[in-house]
Amino acid sequence: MFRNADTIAAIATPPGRGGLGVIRISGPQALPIAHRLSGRTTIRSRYAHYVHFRDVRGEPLDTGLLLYFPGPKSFTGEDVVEVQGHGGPVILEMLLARIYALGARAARPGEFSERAFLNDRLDLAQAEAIADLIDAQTQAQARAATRSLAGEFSRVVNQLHEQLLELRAFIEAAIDFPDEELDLLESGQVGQRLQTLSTEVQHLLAQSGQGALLREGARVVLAGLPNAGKSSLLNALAGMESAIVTDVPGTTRDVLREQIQIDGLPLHIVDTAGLRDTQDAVERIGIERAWQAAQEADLCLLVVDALAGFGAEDVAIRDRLAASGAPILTVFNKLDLVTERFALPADAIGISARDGSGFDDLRIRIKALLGYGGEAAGLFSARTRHLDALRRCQQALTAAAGALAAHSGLELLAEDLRQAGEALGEITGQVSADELLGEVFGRFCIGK
Ligand SMILES: Nc1nc2c(ncn2[C@@H]2O[C@H](COP(=O)(O)OP(=O)(O)OP(=O)(O)O)[C@@H](O)[C@H]2O)c(=O)[nH]1
Ligand SMILES: [Mg+2]
Repeated sequence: MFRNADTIAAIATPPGRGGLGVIRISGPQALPIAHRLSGRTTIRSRYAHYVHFRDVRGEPLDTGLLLYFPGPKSFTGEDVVEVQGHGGPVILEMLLARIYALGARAARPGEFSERAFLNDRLDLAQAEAIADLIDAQTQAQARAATRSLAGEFSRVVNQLHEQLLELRAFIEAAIDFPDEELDLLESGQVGQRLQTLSTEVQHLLAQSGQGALLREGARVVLAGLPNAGKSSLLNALAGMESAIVTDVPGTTRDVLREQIQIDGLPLHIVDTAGLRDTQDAVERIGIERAWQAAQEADLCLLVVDALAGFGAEDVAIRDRLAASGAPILTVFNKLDLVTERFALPADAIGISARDGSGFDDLRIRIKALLGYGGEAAGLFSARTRHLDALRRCQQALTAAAGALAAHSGLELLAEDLRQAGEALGEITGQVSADELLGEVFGRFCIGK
């Protein structure tokens, strides 16, 4: 248990005016501060006291509720007091100044959650889920963060961690009793358990990839020849006239972004200048930026005018887009203008940005190409940091399987398993370097 900490305080409600404003105090001085702030001599635990909050001369500052949550069964694991006053910025600052004068100091961003983590009230993945829940922009993100906060992600990680530890203990025991070493290896048991673990880590990695995609969203870049209908497509997807649309080729010069969501998945749609050779200096800059945007895309939609067909210039654009490494979906637009039967190439899709046909298919294809299974997948929120740790765990397991196959000895195998376990431990914070904690909690806002 992490003791002798100083007492911290911060406004926990968002800045601005509201019916209520809450100040949270945590640490050994929380209760004495509450006594002096309210003038009450008895403060019951988990009971809403209606009190006057008083300044240094005993004059009332505000009236409101005082709640006391004794540690260790509080959010931070320490004594916590919640001061619920009126939600005006001036009155809250006055209350906070009084609380500082009584012995608390200002909390750093994320410090409440950090204390909760250090006191084992939350693991690291759960603490991150609090930030994700507060920052959620779609309902799907909020639900995924709630699942992580409830510990669903951590539970799977911990189960894998335990299985790994068991296998390692088994192998280390065999190192100490060399007579049994051969039996153990020949039984094929170790190989089988490694295989199972590896499959489970792979599965978790796929699930976490979905969670990270849901949290971070994806960049979808619209590229193609001038007049293909990129800006019309952006407007249709965004449901508003965001980009200028004209029949003049070369209308769009800047890179334009709109945020939409498909089935809870946040997408940043990027409209770009039509790609062509041009002498116009401004348009050339726009085209350079278009290529730049394509470089950073998670998915490129190559928009083609169906009436004009897929020509040599489209081939050249497609090849250059392919170099960015992102998947490419060819979208034939203006199908409403095509009168004779249109033979859509395999893998391509046909739409009309004008009448909206083909958009359901388009959305399905976008989700599929980004590897998003939809909300039904029971996602939890995950971060790049988690994916990175899972990948390192997977690599260590592969190395372990290699060591086993090459008969390189149990010591090497045990070491690989140790590394695999360490990678998993980083996710929940069982193994955590100080800089990792700084990195995670420093991104929180004050009062969390
Ligand atoms: N009939 C029909 N016309 C369309 C459709 N989509 C776009 N257009 C027309 O095609 C012309 C060009 O559309 P834009 O959306 O400006 O094309 P763009 O690809 O953004 O063009 P640049 O910005 O010049 O690269 C406009 O006159 C649009 O009204 C469609 O699905 N059907
Ligand atoms: Mg345009």
